[in-house]
Amino acid sequence: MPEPALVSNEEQLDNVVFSNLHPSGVDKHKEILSGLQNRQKSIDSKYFYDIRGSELFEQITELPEYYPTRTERQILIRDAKAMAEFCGQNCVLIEPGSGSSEKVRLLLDTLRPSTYVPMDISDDFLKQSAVQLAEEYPWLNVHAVCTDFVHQEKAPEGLPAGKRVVFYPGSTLGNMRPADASAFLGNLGHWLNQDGGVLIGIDMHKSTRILEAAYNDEQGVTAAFNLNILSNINTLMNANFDIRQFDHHAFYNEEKYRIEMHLVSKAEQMVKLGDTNISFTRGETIHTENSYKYTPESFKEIAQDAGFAINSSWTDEQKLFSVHYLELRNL
Ligand code: AVJ
Repeated sequence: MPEPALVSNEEQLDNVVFSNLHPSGVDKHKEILSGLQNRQKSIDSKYFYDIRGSELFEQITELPEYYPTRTERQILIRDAKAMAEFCGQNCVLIEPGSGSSEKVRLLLDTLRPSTYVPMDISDDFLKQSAVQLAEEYPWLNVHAVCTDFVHQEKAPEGLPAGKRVVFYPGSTLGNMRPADASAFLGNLGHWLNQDGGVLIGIDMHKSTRILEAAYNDEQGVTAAFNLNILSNINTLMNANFDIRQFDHHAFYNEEKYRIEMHLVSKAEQMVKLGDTNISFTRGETIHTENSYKYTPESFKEIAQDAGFAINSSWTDEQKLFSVHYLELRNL
């Protein structure tokens, strides 16, 4: 049930509501252990984002080598008017994984949606960001929904009428393998009405030199971000990873069109996660992230597999990053 979001004890805004679908979540312990017990050890990239990790990611977005965030912002600012024409006035703009709702601010004044629906898994942060936004945009209805959007089959209940547009910036889709990305997009299709759309940011395939620089910055922020996942695992799992015993390694896998991030064990070592021992040989890696890069053709393919047509695409002059407006096909 939507409830008014409290700003403080005294104050209450009338343009923000908060629904909590109480995401139960997968069993984190199981998921982390099984990843580390595979032949190729892995940790899901969602575990980067504890408080320190989120701060480090913020710093990454400002690095000279890390072009995606800055380039996407430029595209959103430059082409907001054209995007607004596709979305139409008074749409219901839904953002899965909205975080601090930073990027949507670049669009709101031009798009003029009736309602903005930020969705995130972290309820306190979501509530705080929603209230902040509702204060800044008094004309906008903000309907925040706390949920695990990856496993959300239908749009949340209780949204107002109107064309639904899903906003999914940041090339977040790139973290999924193409088949999963397509399945996820297909699921988003079930959230939309007949005439709805998806406005999505996708990072593009380009020279290995530019890509590898973006994930191996001079200042070592990306290395710190990668290594920090082990600190988070230490906390979550009562584990004893020694961060000094691992190295950051990121490279472009040209066959698979993806940046792979790994943590390389500097020595033969044993790590305890609760009661479970995990052993590492020297040079063995933990795979922590894939970041897929798309060509116009390969993105078209996964959009089509998901039941969408690409109605329009926007890119920067150097074709580093792209934003696309998708609509359901065959209706
Ligand atoms: C947030 C998933 C888009 O893949 O570029 C940045 C995360 N990892 N540097 C990306 C990330 C290393 C980022 N995404």
